[in-house]
Amino acid sequence: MPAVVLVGAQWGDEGKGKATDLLGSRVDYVVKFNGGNNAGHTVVIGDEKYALHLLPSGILSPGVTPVIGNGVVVDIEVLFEELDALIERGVDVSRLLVSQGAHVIAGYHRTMDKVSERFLGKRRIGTTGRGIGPAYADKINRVGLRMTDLFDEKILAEKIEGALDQKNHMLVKVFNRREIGVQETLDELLVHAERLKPMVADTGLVLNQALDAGKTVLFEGGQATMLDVDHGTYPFVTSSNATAGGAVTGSGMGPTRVDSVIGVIKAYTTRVGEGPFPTELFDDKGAYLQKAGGEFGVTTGRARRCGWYDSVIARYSSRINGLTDIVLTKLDVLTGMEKVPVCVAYDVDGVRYDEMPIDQTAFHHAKPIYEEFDGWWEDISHCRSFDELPVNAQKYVHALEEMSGSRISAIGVGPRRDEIIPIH
Ligand code: 2SA
Ligand code: GDP
Ligand code: MG
Repeated sequence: MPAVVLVGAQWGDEGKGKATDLLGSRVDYVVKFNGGNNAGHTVVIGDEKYALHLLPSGILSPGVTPVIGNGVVVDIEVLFEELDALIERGVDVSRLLVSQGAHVIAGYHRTMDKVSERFLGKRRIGTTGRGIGPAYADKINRVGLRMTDLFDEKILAEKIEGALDQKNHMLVKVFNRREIGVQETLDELLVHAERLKPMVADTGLVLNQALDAGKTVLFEGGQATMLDVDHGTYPFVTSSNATAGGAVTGSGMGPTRVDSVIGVIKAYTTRVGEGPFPTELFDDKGAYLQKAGGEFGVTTGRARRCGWYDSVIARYSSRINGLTDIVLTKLDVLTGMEKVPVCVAYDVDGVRYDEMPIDQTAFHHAKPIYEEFDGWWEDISHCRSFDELPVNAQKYVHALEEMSGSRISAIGVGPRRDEIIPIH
């Protein structure tokens, strides 16, 4: 399995960190290709719990080379904070590589993120406030800062000046904030340049050479399909390509090299931030899922909205990502439910939709059409083979597989590294 792409198939927090970590022991490189420190991946190893934001989860596997690809936006201060916290816990981080083409998140990006969310008021996106959107906007506007710019102070100063030009106008005239100076930004960024320099590499070349040499490379998606800037619930999305295509553009690998695409899907659905969510629950069942599933943001601590499994979204994700496999997580959280409903299609103003409606308004109006499955009561966290699962849990998994457009290759039955049932 030389090049494997792993993506979130819903609105994030499906358990990608754990799935990556599991594969991590069998791979040579783990690449983050999109997003930045808006991500939050939790990995539980023994009694130790790790929360990673900017770093690829593979950093926890000895022998794996973690790579931050060109498609990522990097807050350098956060990068070193995370690295230092891991070093303190005895994790070897010395192999980390950062693409020369990755973009920099500066203080002014964080400021712009916060002020524009406030400005949007009830139309806000509910961002993580980490400066992600403004950093990608600068990239597309061609006024972004790339890693290599940090090693030439003169060029960096010119680029910062260019980037601040319009922003300062907005900050002062629209948002009633103070102007941000070139020198203060230079000081903020240059302080890390020396430490960063040895990590920066032509990671596209490194990865292609690794694949040529028969190494296994895992491309770990941040956020998820429904938060993808092209294929998600726009405008309530993040600002990068979180779908499988992003692994190609965000790393410098050609599409013909991809062998398999794994989609991580929760046995129910969650979402943080604003935006449509057809199966969202507002009753005690939603509160139960939130509590039993520990559904609180790893980055911001925000409570995640919870709802039932949505097979329309699963089919859409299978299609958009070309999924070859699904890792179904958190099946254990459904234990103890008398009935488990699954959304099989939507009703939009009296019309049945088996696939995602193409327009935003229709999706906002989509009412789930449910099929109900019988629940189970037995503790499944100790199950390590499919046959050990209660019959109703087996039926539930089979039904999801049939509806979701790809085969289910593994099932998560608890947060720990070993709490998983491999199927294929
Ligand atoms: P942004 O900050 O510009 O990327 O926000 C835009 C939207 O993307 C959503 N988003 C996320 N959704 C789920 N999980 C994310 N990471 C953290 C986690 C979230 C947290 O893993 O728990 O701690 O709050 C993540 N990152 C971005 C965000 O909610 C907006 O809807
Ligand atoms: P990510 O953003 O997709 O990496 O997911 P997060 O780490 O933000 O959220 C997933 C949460 O679910 C974490 O707290 C994981 O430890 C936990 N988790 C992952 N798989 C399972 C599982 O199969 N069962 C249970 N109960 N928890 C899981
Ligand atoms: Mg997360």
